[in-house]
Amino acid sequence: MKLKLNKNIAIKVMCGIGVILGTSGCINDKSPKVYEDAVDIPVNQTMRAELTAPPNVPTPVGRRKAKNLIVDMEILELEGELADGVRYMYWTFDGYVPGSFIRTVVGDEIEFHLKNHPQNKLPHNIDLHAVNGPGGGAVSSLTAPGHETVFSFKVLNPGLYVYHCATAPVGMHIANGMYGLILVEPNGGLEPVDKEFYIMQGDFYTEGDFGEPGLQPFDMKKAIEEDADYVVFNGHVGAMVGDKALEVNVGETVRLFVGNAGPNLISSFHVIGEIFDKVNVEGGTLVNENVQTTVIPAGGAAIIEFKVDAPGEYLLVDHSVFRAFNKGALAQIEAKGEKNKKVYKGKIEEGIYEPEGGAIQKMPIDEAEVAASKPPENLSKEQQMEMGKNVYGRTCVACHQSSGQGVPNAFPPLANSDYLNADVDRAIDIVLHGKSGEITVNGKKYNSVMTAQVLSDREVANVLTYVYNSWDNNGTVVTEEMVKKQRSKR
Ligand code: HEC
Ligand SMILES: [Cu+2]
Repeated sequence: MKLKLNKNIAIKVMCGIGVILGTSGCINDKSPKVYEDAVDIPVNQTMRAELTAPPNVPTPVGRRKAKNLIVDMEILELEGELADGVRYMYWTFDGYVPGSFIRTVVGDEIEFHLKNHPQNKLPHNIDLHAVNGPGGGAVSSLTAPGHETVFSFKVLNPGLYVYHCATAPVGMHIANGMYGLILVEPNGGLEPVDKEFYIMQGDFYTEGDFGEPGLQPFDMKKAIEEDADYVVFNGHVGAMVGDKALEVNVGETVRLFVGNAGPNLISSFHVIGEIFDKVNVEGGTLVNENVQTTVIPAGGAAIIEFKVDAPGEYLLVDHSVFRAFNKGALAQIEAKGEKNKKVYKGKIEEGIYEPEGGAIQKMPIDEAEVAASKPPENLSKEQQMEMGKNVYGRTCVACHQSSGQGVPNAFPPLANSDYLNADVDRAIDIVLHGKSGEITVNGKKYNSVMTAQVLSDREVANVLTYVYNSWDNNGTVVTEEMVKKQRSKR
């Protein structure tokens, strides 16, 4: 195996200097032992990893030795708020976007437990960029709803790495929120700082434009065209703004672990009113100093350090600046403390760093529009189809595809499906209770599993009405009554 120059050798040299200078660096038996290759670092104890929700990070590793580290993660598909009044069906690691922060040290052997909650609809997996191995772990971690997969790897390269779901369609799983960061600290740990935060940028694609209220389905076409409606930090507009701003004190050293999930856009990460004293470029070992804006590629990261010299409000932005002021890529650091006239003489006014007005531009919610989106008692076929299309977009599309064409040998077509058109009660039953075993659709055999869909009677009626009235199917209208009848049969 190739010698990894940048990690252990560096420590060796430092130790060498320590010995020459007569400091205890290498003689002290608490000092980490030096290994030619991180693969040889032994692990002897087992420890459960501390996992944190953004913007928090776990306790630094300090000088702890490499361990067998157990990471427990649960995949949850859950509805949340993308912006004020805008709902979105997120797919998550541990229930937040980005998922839990994982903190390790070079040599750790990670025993990764990936659980897919039984109420989830889809299989998922995980690709960690910190893994040396096929698919970054994705190959070994595909997990169906209601299952748990355990796989193991050793972290060899220090740095800050992105992890994400890599289940097809990969872009969709990332766009829906399945990403996070894993930090591999060098032997002996990172330099201590006063405050550390976890921030991750991501772009979102919704059927409605920015701010359009209601539950917004994922829009595959916009995603392919890289036409983002939202670009946000930590999963939603305003995640770190106002009373959720990151709090620091003047004089403190701050370290930001910043990742960019994409799926499409490159971040020009900038803090208005600060200069980065140090940046671990691309999350690796190369350190740049005195940086105004650092580029973070999709699927990449950066470790950013600075000392806050003056009190006030600092805005974190993607300096592709329409994203910041019109799509959500904006967060706040609130620095408290004494004014430092040596650093900044001008009077500090709120708003001076907010050239475009309010921190977050809220779209007014139109009352009439909201009322119109509430389902009336008797729906017309067109209304049913419109609502059914919405259900289809967040539930069925991943498997049966956007035009109901299915995926050869895996997911049968719903478009012009003889199987579907032959028996409506059977179709209702399949959506309510799932389906397994061999079936023949349009002359082709399928032998796979569709899990039961957790939907209300109304949603089932609407989605099937949509399916039956799309793509050359026979135009059946499915009512709530029909679904109720079918549900009560079991
Ligand atoms: C996780 C993937 C998945 C999801 C999500 C899913 N299905 Fe299926 N569906 C399948 C599979 C696989 C089969 C075939 C099962 C078999 O082989 O027995 C199937 C079969 C069907 C069939 C019968 C076969 C045909 O092509 O006519 C219908 C109808 C159907 N699904 C409708 C839906 C609807 C409506 C939704 C959304 C509410 C949905 N499915 C969500 C995977 C899925
Ligand atoms: Cu996934």
